[in-house]
Amino acid sequence: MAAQVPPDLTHAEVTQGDIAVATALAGGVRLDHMPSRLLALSGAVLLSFLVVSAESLHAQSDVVAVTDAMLQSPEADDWLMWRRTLDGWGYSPLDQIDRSNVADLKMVWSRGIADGSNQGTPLVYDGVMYMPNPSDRIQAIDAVTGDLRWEYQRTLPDDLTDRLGRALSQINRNIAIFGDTIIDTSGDTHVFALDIATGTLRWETEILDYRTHPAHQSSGPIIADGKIISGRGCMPEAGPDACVITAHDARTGEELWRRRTIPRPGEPGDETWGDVPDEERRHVGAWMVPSYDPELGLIYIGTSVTSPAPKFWIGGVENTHLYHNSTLALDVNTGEIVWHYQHLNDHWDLDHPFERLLVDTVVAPAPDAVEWINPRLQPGERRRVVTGIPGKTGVVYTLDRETGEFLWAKPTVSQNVIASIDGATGAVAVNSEVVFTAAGQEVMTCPVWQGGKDWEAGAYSPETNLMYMPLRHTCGRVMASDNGTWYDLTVRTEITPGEAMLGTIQAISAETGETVWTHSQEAFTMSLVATGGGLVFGGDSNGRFKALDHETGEILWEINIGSPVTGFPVTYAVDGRQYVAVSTGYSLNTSALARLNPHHRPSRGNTLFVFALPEG
Ligand SMILES: [Ca+2]
Ligand SMILES: [Ca+2]
Repeated sequence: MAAQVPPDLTHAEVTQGDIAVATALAGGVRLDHMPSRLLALSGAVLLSFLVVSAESLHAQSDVVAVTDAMLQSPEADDWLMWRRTLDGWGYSPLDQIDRSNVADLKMVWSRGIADGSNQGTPLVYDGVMYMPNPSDRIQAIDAVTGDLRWEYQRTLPDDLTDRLGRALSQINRNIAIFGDTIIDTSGDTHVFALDIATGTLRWETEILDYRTHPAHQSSGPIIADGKIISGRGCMPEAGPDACVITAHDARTGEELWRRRTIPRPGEPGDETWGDVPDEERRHVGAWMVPSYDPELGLIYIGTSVTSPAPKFWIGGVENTHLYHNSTLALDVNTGEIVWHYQHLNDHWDLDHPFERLLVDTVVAPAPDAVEWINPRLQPGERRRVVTGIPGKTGVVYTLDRETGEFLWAKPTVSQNVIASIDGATGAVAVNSEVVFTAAGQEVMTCPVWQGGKDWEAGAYSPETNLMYMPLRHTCGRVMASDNGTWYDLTVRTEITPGEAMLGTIQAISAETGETVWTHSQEAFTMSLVATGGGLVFGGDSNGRFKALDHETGEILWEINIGSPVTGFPVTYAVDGRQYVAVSTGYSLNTSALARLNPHHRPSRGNTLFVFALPEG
């Protein structure tokens, strides 16, 4: 675990109190959030203004309420959710910054953000950036100037980190927007909504009691058909009832459904746990952010490994322990599992919760580039697929997203945990040579728990039909050691033998599966965004933030921003000017992998940076 800095709650309480006072004084008067529009306000309104703080002046709003239609087809200028769109692409059509001018990019503002493990994604709507900081601090920032509008800090229980550990309870990857509220899930496993104009708490709903059912809420929700859809990691001691995906009414916070990731006794899949009692079925989390197809009404979300990971300890290696390391397609209205696909029977903590890319494409996997292909595929067939790299193995899987039918799969970085996949059925056969059967056994696996791929997200561009994936070359000695840790594993990570460098980005065709270009580097690569300007932006563990040509992978611009680029990059526009934003910090991965490149000495500061082309 990384060394951690305690959350700064003192500052937070003061800030929250100030906002509450300012809001009470404002008396519910609706004022515009854009300074340029303040000129239109009446004298009476301006008078009431004078008694509130300068900060709350900017906190009033007549923001247009965000609807499902807007979330399903967002304005190019905005970035309204984790990957901008519900299909998980991490793509913006903005094209002012392009391959011909990106070398002129300059920093236009920066701002420090709260202490803690930062993996935040800015949300941008109508010229205002809403930034999730660690430990459930959310800031509204003028997206042009970087000036603070309001700040909310959730008061977290004193004993929270005793239950959940510090690192994972701090992470605040993403927030959502609906109506006139900003919506997030909290370290103490509530879902809550803030007034978009003031940052005051509008409502909150407990999902799980962190004292009896501790769960990690490192990721936030998406909004699908007016519902807040969120997953979570579940502590082993919390049992199966903490391992849930939930839906809440985005207007009221009322819970609509919850779906366990582990079948209940008597449900389909119960038998896949053998004779393991229900209360000992543990830790199958869904700790990343789902995708959503509004036409099919299906949520796509991935799951992670069991605790312990070696299956001989929990009912035997012949059992599949559903629904760990699976893609689940859930009915948005009921949470019913419409189909599932298990990517790996996992003995090594190779989770599969990452971004699902929803793409409509010709499916024509090239036999010389793709290991495993469904023999029923017809040449030139067009399908609605869910694709991408869902898990730490780095394997690309393409499934029909209506039915879950396996279409094709291929490894990217070296992997030795999958022996083969049956193209006709999609059934995955693990490599028996690396499956543990007794305590004390040690095997060499590729990758190890840092991936391959991890939570750092890849992007997809509809212009190239390529997916861009941040990957790393890791292997390691893994021992089944009954050591009382979550997984009962001991792991020693190294750079994959035969590879000169840890980091890589690979551009892979969603149509053919061919790897069109590969970028290699020492530092490991982090989250990516693709743009209409023909660019892929992304950073690395050594503080470099770069723009690559989306067709060739050539580096067209690079800057050292000092610390690992742990935040998710986004791009947005205000008044015709395009901006690129990204944040730095540290994560479990930056700590765990630092010794593989010991000559890299980045700092560890949590800072938000925004770039644009020079004006005029
Ligand atoms: Ca959160
Ligand atoms: Ca895990």
